[in-house]
Amino acid sequence: MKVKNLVLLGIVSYLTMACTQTIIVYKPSKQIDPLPKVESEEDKDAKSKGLDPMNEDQWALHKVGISKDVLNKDENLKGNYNVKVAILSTGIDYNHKDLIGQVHVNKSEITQEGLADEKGYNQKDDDKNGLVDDIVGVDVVDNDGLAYDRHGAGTAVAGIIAAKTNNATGISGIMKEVTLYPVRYINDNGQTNLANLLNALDVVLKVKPDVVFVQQLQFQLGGRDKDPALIEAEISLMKKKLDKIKELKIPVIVGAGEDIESFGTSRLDQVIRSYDNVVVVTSTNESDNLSFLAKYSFTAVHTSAPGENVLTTQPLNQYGKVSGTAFAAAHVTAAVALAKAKYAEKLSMQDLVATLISEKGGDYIQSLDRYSRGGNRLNVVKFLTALAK
Ligand SMILES: [Ca+2]
Ligand SMILES: [Ca+2]
Ligand SMILES: [Ca+2]
Repeated sequence: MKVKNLVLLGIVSYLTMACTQTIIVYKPSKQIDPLPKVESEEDKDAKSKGLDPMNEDQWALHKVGISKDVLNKDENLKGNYNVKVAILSTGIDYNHKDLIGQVHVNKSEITQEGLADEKGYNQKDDDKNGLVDDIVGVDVVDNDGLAYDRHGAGTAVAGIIAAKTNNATGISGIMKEVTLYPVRYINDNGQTNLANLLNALDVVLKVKPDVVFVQQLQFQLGGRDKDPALIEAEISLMKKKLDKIKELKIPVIVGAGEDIESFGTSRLDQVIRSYDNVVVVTSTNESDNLSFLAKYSFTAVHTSAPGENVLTTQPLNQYGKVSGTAFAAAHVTAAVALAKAKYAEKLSMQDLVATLISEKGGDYIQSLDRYSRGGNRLNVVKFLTALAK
């Protein structure tokens, strides 16, 4: 998998960061990424097999308005496989039994001919989408077309949004039908750099998804000396990509991050908040209190959502609890993707943001009033209903 823009590596490759999310970390492996399994007829039929056994422990799903009854009855939660959500993270375990069929598999790149050489790639862009050998998303860390996850963050996000519902297996997702497109820009140790992010944003510009989720937009800029000129050069590279995504009117959902300071104070936060297509989410717990170290702002954070001890999918058919504002952002990503499925082009970015922060578009929680623009905690059902008006 060849990705352009590697020229930037010279400037920024030493800028690494660690994911601050508490998650189950899998040891890096030298294994070759697995090819995607085909969803069997039995898997496809399983969608009405019965309630998922772990549903009762999914406090976060229930908290955002999706009780067991709502899950089964509300047509707004169906979604649509035509809606494509790019997940910029650590990859996704696309062979997880609760995710198979929900992650984009590029059949044009996986024909017998497409798997001709010894590495499994023919080094051709068989479907002419501008990406060579992109079989399951794009991996800009290892430069291949299998964005497989051995870390856990991306698989956790995928499960929150779209774990298969009512297949009598594991957990339930917020939406039943959606196509997840993984872009792996964070390695197995949770580290990345600005060059990886820029390459991942280039993939977004080629794929043109309906919604983009970004695991982490917080980077140490300017090198070890925090050189102001270098910081501005890096900011300008990032803005070039974000400007193009904004032109395409694609909503980008991101967590506010974890730090002792509030959101909006760092140079990067200021860049993020200057984009009206970027939705910033902070994290709450089961008692609707702000999570420890979750960044907040009543002017620059849009809303809050559950992001603490959230039960979700983990690689290798596992399940686990994850914490971090990124996982709160995953809930909002699903809500926005459902809105895209239902209202399509009629949905403007202004409507989307205004509804998310409005009184009718979420659950207003007094104790969260200072922490986001509307003081809301996400309620997916209310959000979709309010958008209809
Ligand atoms: Ca291709
Ligand atoms: Ca890979
Ligand atoms: Ca399930």
